[in-house]
Amino acid sequence: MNRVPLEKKVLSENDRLAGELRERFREHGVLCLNLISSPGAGKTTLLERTLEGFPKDARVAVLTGDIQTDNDARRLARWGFPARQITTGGACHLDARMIERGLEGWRLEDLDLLFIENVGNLVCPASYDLGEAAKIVVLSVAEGEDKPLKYPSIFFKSALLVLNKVDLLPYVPFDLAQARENARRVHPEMEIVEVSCVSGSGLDQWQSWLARQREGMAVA
Ligand SMILES: Nc1nc2c(ncn2[C@@H]2O[C@H](COP(=O)(O)OP(=O)(O)OP(=O)(O)O)[C@@H](O)[C@H]2O)c(=O)[nH]1
Ligand SMILES: [Mg+2]
Repeated sequence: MNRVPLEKKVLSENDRLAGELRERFREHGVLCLNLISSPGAGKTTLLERTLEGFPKDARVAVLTGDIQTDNDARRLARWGFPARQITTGGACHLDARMIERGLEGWRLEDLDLLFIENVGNLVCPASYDLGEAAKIVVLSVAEGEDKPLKYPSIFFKSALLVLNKVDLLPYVPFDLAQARENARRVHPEMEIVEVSCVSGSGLDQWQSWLARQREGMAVA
């Protein structure tokens, strides 16, 4: 079998499993969000700041993917919510089967919110549905405002762009207006929040976006 049919088969099997996961999340009222970015844009830090702001009894859990190490799960576990590492051992993205296995032993009826932190990569994760309600792409201002044009698939498929590290704007030549325009050129309806996980600026907008998604789930 040549490469293209094999890839199609893998993706259609993934879509089938992702559909089952989406149905399980829907049945149990779990909002599942899939965070994607290049390595180091700040996914784990954004999740740390988010978990830090939640009440202790929040029904939230995190699955976090990396090629090697359980560093991120250890960082995220400090807030006392369930956090589990998925180590892909080489694969540059998470897939639906990994999520299914990652959830083993967790009761979805005990959760309202599940964050998935994908492997740091702007390309491969765009092709793999994980059953999430929405993909979120994180882009840091150190990466260049052209990224939505160079990696359009992930910007097209994500409901929200989190522009992170805005505290670095005085030190890096990043054109914020151009970045927004590039993102909207690829995805005109995309929502955009500008945050700094270091100074905390803009995190209220991120929290409001999250709250709106949760309200949207409740009325669906
Ligand atoms: N200045 C600044 N640094 C930040 C901000 N957010 C994250 N960082 C730093 O950026 C680096 C990478 O952050 P991570 O949260 O580990 O990034 P990540 O996207 O989870 O990385 P991978 O999991 O390896 O893909 C760390 O040194 C963070 O402290 C921010 O808003 N401003
Ligand atoms: Mg991380």
